[in-house]
Amino acid sequence: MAEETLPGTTTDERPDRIVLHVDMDCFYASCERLREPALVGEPVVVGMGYEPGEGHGAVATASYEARKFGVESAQPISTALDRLPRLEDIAPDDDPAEAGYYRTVDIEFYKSVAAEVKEILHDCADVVREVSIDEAYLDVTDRTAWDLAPSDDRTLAEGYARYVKQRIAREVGVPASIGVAPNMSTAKIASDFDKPDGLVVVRPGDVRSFLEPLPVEEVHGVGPVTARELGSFGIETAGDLAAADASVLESNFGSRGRELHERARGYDDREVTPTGRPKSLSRESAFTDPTADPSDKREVVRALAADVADRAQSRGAMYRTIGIKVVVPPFDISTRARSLSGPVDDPDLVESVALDLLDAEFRETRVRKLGVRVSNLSFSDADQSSLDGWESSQPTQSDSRGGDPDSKESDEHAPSDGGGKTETERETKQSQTRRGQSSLVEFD
Ligand code: TTP
Ligand code: MG
Repeated sequence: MAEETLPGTTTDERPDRIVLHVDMDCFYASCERLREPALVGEPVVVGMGYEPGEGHGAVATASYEARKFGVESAQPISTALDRLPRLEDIAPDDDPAEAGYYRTVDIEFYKSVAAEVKEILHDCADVVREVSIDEAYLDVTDRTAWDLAPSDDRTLAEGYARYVKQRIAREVGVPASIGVAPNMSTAKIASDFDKPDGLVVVRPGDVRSFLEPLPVEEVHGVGPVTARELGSFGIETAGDLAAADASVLESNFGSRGRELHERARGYDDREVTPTGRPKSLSRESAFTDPTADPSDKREVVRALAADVADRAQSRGAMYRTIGIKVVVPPFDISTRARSLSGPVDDPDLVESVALDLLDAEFRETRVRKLGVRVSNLSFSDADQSSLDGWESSQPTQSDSRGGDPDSKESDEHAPSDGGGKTETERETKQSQTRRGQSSLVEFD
């Protein structure tokens, strides 16, 4: 059947972009659930500066179950405890369903989970802008289309976003909400529209009507102060802002006024720009059944080393550090690395160092996953154009239910800007340790 084009889809030289905004749901709480599945479905509060059994600190996040009790980000833990008592503190005849689980922020662990999510995002898009630990924009214009799927009233873009969401759920085990739209600001609003586990698609012709009823604070760039000021002009919704006289807005708010007016009308021509050069290149591979067989392990490491060295070469990257990652069932991750005296581009050396590191400590170890990484990168300028982008994975077997080991590649990027979020715990630098193993050699 012929594919139909949606009304509103432009056919001029600058076709509508397809932008995904991915924001993980109650991210720190979801990470805690990953390593403590008993917390799934329960009210969970993650506190910074919080110590078990104590009452100080502030709420970093609360699961959606805990939010129903009035617990929210940035609240003092003491207030949260008033609204949702700690399970350990309630009397024997109190209802345990009215109590919650409190955990302390473990940022290294959350970063390691975020790194896994971001590997998937980079695999799913040519351009990814990471804006915080749990949030990124993807430009997927070249991977899908606004056309309707055959025999469906949904767009191909929607199907693609669902695929991204399912990969995150299946491969990492944490829920995400995704907004899909022809520009960044609408995609961001859309990802927040139906949380948790949301997938909201705003087609090119629907942007304005989608935005219209939303409170004006939802327009990108309108904070509480501007919202109050706009309120004094009777502007309460994005629709009011869109309908306002641009010159009046400009005379009261300067050039920002015009920009906000444009945003409210659904115009936002910012490009999704990538977050920077990779800091490292890595590839890892999981065994369907954990193995202790030394020759199997060596063979996988050899293949991973060749792949990573090849990618470094094609990007004009030299490396000073070569490392491996070993995952022992269920989830203990060890990383080992060796630094060289200067940067090299030497595939044989990647292989021999990686094998050395494997044999030195993990020869007999039963492993679930192996990885090879080169880091401390320096770049020749010859390959500038491809440096900022990520190479997509080859279509290797990535479903761990399949027969072959699944295989993932990643380029670790420099930390990104902080996005629109608060200053706390906002880095995206990826950790090489997880699930309790924090004293191991860092790759970088
Ligand atoms: P958010 O994406 O703002 O929040 P969230 O993921 O917890 O919940 P939502 O489902 O609404 O997206 O922030 C991501 C993480 O950043 C969050 O899990 C904890 C941390 N954070 C803080 O440490 N302090 C804060 O004030 C906020 C808002 C978040
Ligand atoms: Mg989030």
